Amino acid sequence: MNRRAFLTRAGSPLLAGFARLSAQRIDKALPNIVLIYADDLGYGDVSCYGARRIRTSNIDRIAASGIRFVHAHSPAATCTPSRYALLTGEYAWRREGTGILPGDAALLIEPGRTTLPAVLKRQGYATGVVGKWHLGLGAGNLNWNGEIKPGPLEIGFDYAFLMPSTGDRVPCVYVENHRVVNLDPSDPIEVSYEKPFPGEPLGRTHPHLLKMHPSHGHDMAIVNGISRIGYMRGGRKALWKDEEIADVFAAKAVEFIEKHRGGPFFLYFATHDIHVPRVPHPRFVGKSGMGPRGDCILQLDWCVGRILEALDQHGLTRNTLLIFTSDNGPVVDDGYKDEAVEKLGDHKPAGPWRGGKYSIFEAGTRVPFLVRWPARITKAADSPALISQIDLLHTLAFLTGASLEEQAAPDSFNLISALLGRDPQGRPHLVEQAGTLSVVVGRWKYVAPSKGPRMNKNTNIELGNDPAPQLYDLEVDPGERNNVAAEFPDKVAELAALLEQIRRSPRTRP
Ligand code: NG6
Ligand code: CA
Repeated sequence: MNRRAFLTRAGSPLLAGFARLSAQRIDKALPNIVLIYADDLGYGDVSCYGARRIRTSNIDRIAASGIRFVHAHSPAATCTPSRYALLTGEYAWRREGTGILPGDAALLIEPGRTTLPAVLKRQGYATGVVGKWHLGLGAGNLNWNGEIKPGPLEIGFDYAFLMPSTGDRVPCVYVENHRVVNLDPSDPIEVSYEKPFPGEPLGRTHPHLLKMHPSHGHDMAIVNGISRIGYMRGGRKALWKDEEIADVFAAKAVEFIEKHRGGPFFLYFATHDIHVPRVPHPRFVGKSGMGPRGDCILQLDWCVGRILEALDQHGLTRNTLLIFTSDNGPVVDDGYKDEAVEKLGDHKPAGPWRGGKYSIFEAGTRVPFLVRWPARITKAADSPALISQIDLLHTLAFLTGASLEEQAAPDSFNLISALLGRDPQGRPHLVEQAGTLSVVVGRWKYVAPSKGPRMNKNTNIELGNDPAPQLYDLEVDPGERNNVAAEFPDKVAELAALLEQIRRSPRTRP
């Protein structure tokens, strides 16, 4: 079905009218698109997905007039592969070097490639990214004091305001477009992931300088009293203040919306919350009763509120397609002693799912996923459709009338009907990625055998690795407690063959 036919057949009288408009008028009516991408936020971390001890009223507002997906996935159980797949529509496991990147890695996505922002830009969108990047910058051996490229501007974004990697990785500075913000040329930045700079204090040698201590790893450069991964020196005026990161990102995101309110615009707002180090602004400290992890959830909810408010204020809510989701599942102790474990109580970050961040069990990738677009979604509903963030590229290309070249976005399905809550099926199959791969078809989930460790001792997360094949019936056993591989050898063989075929063929999309 082409887009015009979809618009006509989609049923609502509004849509029929929409389709009768001239092509030019249709383009004018293209929705703004805001993608809010939380970091390490679990399925059970927000109240509209069942959290009781914490109230996320702004996130809940999205659910209250939108579609709440219960079988939506991030492409992988960690950040870099998820973001790579989100922006390219290609499963990250097809590519070497798409694991968690160090902060001095080169840009992973080749300029000129079809990406989500590039497609939307071609359709006339102003495209912006604000927040955590973690897809590498530059072409290798980057000089942080010069022009920082290639980066987001070379792969389809018109504007970028970034944390280059993660909050726990150096360099701890913001990058706006091609430059480090507030860089004093007389105090240049040096970054190394190999060896410390002589004379610089480190977390492991100067623990008395720390206001937050590592529980594992994170014992290198000290910035703002927090030791990080990697070494850096210089750039003192440019260093971010951890307490302000959420405010700074929210302000930049709102600025982008205001500047482009004439539309259409695409904003990829990649919050750093609730990744470590969790250092909420003082106004959120102690507010959740769950320590910094809970306080950062409240801070994230506040950021979402700022976006909703900006859309309301400028009359943009009705024709803005807003998507809220997370880059991977939850982790409680991810490397700092921040009381997350001690104050967790009966809160269940993963909701009903087993595992967490890094895990091939469902909690690794089954994340909150909310879609609101008042002009087209008129009734709040839950959707059981199987959908992945990897599908956004094809789906949004279709929605905006863009055609995709044969080679582009090889694993991205056009799920427009599912996205708008009209198709309860979604994908025919989905490959989930952690240390190993799994494939989900209908009620069945097959996990490929793996020699990896069963547990990640540091994070206390069950990784789901097993040298034997695993088969779960997600319908009767959503918590993946009973491996029924021995009972259904034919199903195991069928799904193992499907996974092998998907692995070998360069693409899965129709
Ligand atoms: C791990 C870090 C963890 C986090 C993760 C990336 C250690 C011991 N652990 O290697 O703290 O930074 O990488 O998280 O260093 S992600 O959400 O960006 O994928
Ligand atoms: Ca993450």
